[in-house]
This record gives sequence, C-alpha cells and structure tokens, in this order.
Amino acid sequence: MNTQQLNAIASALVAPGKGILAADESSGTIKKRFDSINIESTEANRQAYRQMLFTTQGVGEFVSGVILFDETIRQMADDGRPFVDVLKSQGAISGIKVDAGAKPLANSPDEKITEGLDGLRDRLNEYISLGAKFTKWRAVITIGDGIPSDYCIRANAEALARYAALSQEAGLVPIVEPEVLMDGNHTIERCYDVTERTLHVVFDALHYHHVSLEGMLLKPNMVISGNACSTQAAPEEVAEQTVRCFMRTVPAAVPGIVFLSGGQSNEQATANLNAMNAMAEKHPWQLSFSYGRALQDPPLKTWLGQAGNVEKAQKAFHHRAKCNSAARDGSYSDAMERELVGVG
Ligand code: 5MM
Repeated sequence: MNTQQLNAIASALVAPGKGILAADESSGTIKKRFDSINIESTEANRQAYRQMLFTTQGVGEFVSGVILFDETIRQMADDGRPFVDVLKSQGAISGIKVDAGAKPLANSPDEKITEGLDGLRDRLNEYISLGAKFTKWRAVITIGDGIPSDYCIRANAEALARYAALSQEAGLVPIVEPEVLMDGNHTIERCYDVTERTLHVVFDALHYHHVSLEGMLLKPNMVISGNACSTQAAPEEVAEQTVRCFMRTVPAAVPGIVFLSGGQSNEQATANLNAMNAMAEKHPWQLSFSYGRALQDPPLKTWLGQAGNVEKAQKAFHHRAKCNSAARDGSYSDAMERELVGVG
C-alpha cells in the first residue's frame, strides 16, 4: 500500500467545492429507476444514460469522482473512449462498487448483511487495470421493532472493515458506507441513537483491521427523521444532530464524510448539507456529498430515454451538481435553486 497515494486520492475526492456522483446502480436498482420513466433496462439504454451524465460539459467543476458499477466501468462512449477516460477528461476520478449487495442475514430475517468478500482481492486487481482509483461497499442497517440488533451491526462492520483493508492493500481508497435507512416512522432521535451505535462499531472494526483512516472516506446517512415520521426535522436540526453525532464517533484523521441522500428529495439533500457547512461550529473533516438519487432524479426525469432530451437533461444534472457544490461551503440559496427554470 502506498499511503501517500491513498491519502492524495482521498483528499482529491473531497476537494473544496466538489463531491461524488454515485452512478453505481446494480442491475436491479437501475431497472427500478428506468421503470419509473418507462424505459427498458437494456445494456444500450444504460450506456446511453450514463453517457448523458458523464459527458455533461463542465460538470467536473463540481464532481471530483464517480462511482461505477461493474458493467459501466467496462463500457465506452459512442466515440469509442472508455467511460473511465471520458471522466478523466472531465477531471473526475473513477471508482467502483465492489460489494455484491445486501442479502437476508441468517437468523435475523428482517435484517441484511452485505456480501462480496470472496474473491475480492482478485477483483480489485482487475478493477485497477480498468482504471479504478477508489472503491465502495454499502452496508444496510434497518430501524424497526427491536432492530437493528448488535449482531447485524457487528456482522456488517466486520465485512466493511475486511473490505476496507483489502482495498487499501490493493492501493484503492475505500469508501465505507454504513447506511442507516430512513424508511419508517422513527424520530430523528432514534436515528441519532442507531447512527451513533453503528459508527462506534464500524470505527472499532476499522481500527482492529488496521485500516488507515487518512486513506479512506466515510459515506453515511445524515441524522434525519424517518420518512414516515409525523415530525420532519428542519435542515438546521438535521445539521446540528448530524455533526454532534459525528463529532462523537468519527476520528478527525478521516479526511472526509461524503453523505448519501437515502431517498431525501433533491432540494432537501442539498439544504441539509448546506446547513452543516454553514454552521459556526468547526469540524475536522470535509463534509461533502456522494449522492445517487439526489443528483440523478432531475436528469433521469428529463432524459426519458430520448436522444433529443440529452441537452436538457445535462442542464438539469449540471444544475444539481452546482447547487450541491455550493452546499459544500454553505453558500447554496433558494435563488440559486430557482436559476434553472423549465428543466427537470
Ligand atoms: C447508486 O446506488 C448505489 C448502488 O445501489 P444498489 O446496490 O442498491 O444497486 C448505492 O449504494 C448508492 O451509492 C447509495 O445508496 C447512495 O445513493 P443515494 O441515492 O442514497 O444518494
């Protein structure tokens, strides 16, 4: 492992004003997204969709890196350039999702365990040859009656730590994603408790697996009300609870926290990140984004699988990326949000 190289990539991914586009939808997830716009999930449509995103002019000003799926890292643009090279020309670093998805946890059927460790060392080497510089692994923690169990949190933390250690051994920056789902009617306080518990266990596991904190990024949920909770916390409260939770659990050596959007609306995800970066309280890490849906919803709904809509869809994507870039230093505003009229 070249520590300096790892640290440089991790820092570049959270460079000021920039964040990550999560475009690593696996086959099942991209099918769901395409179903929502009545498009068939064929290889050609997936290539056309990702090409629309990756060739958006000027988006490299706001996007430091893109997380790809196995199929996508092997695909090319219509002009014959591999997507990895297209992204490079935008100034964006390519990363790869390396988990094999969340599956039912044995002996706790309402909970999930992420699989994919078998053969990972070899797969990492192949991804390096395809141009990947960083990786991502997502663990899913569900809030419900009597869950999450310590068993689920520990099993997922162990897998995350084993993945992160293997990734660093190969020279790839791991993005460690323990996602506490926002599905349910739980309060923001319950989300705080579960997120705090989860992060303690994850960082404990990372420690005993000798993962270098300077050469990794954390991709967590924000501390937020459940989506069916009758009281929805405003951005200032989300920011206050999230930063307090992380100050108590995430070591200062971690260069950046890149949030997932988790089903928040586009504007909510931007406003919440903005509120954190606008806080007077100083925090030791870069607070950034690694959004999937909250960056892609407007371009997806504008594109609709039509070549004639590509330009408008790219404008919608550029706008979302620009708004989230502004949220990196607390300068996002309603006026900026409304700058793009009639698209998305
Ligand atoms: C883009 O979706 C990623 C892959 O999901 P699947 O394994 O379900 O196909 C996902 O890991 C994503 O990176 C995170 O959930 C963050 O995306 P959101 O939409 O929550 O910002």
